[in-house]
Amino acid sequence: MPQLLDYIRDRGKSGLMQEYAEIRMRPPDGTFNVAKTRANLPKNRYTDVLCYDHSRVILSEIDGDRDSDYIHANFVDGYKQKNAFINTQGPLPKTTPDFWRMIWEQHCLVIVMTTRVMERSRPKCHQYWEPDIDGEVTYGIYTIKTVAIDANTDYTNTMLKITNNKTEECREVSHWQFTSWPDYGVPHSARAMLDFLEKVRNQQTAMVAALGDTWAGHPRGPPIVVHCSAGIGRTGTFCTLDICISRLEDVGTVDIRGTVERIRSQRAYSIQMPDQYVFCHLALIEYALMRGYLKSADLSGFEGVDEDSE
Ligand code: PTR
Ligand code: PTR
Repeated sequence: MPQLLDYIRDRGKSGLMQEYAEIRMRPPDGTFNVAKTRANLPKNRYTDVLCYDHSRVILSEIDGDRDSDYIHANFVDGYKQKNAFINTQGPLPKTTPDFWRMIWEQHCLVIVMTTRVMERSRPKCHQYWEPDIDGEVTYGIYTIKTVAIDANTDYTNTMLKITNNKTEECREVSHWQFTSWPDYGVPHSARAMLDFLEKVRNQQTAMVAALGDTWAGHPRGPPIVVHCSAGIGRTGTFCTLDICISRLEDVGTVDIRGTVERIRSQRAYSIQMPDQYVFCHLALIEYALMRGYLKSADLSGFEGVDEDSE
């Protein structure tokens, strides 16, 4: 970890921003053909944020309609874990039945939402579940009922029960909404984000354990679904932190640049702002201090990166 401090010291904020600019200049790692068909274009929330073909989540076809297999979502690997995440855009009203179909078909247990439904008076994500206790709503063949709500300063955790009305099977899905992260920005507190991330991880572990040997071959369970509005900026930042923390806990080092590059090869444009890239570095320093990988003495002379020239 002291290497990370040296790395940041050497570069300063402007150096990290330059590094991020280099990452952004790399040509795309794949094609976007399925996202661009006439039938699928209206399913993309932003016309300038497309979804790779090679890593996209493929839905079951409905009545032989090939276009019905498309959703703006990609599998993203975690630390030593293939397809640890599904990174996706905030559902649109018309893609919400597809969103729930994806959750069902991929057996997902945990959804992370790092946006609010409205920000600065603009819709950022459809309200795809009922925010009140006992509320329920039906999309396609799925009914989603809100069974418990735990609201906190920076996040709300909601337990949802999803029923497949065709088979009458029910499952629980735990929904984690981080509420204090503005789009194009960074959270006001790294600590709040890190606490949130840990709670999400613990929840996934507990739910996988509760399913007994269903996931025996996949000890960390099904993908965690992560979305914001476009599903790239805040979503990419969340996954970068999760992957870097897992590596830090395993081998005591981090590789932020490599992690961002790998995520971007599966989910195009991930991490959207230079500040989000810088935030990852600072949040990992904070995490390292919390967990004793770094001591406060290691930080003597380290003044953060804020006052560095741009
Ligand atoms: N067997 C369980 C079910 O069908 O509900 C969950 C499950 C699903 C387990 C898929 C593993 C799965 O992945 P794979 O087919 O890659 O082992
Ligand atoms: N064209 C959109 C815009 O810049 O407004 C695309 C976009 C929107 C990109 C939101 C990123 C966004 O942030 P996030 O991925 O964190 O929701």
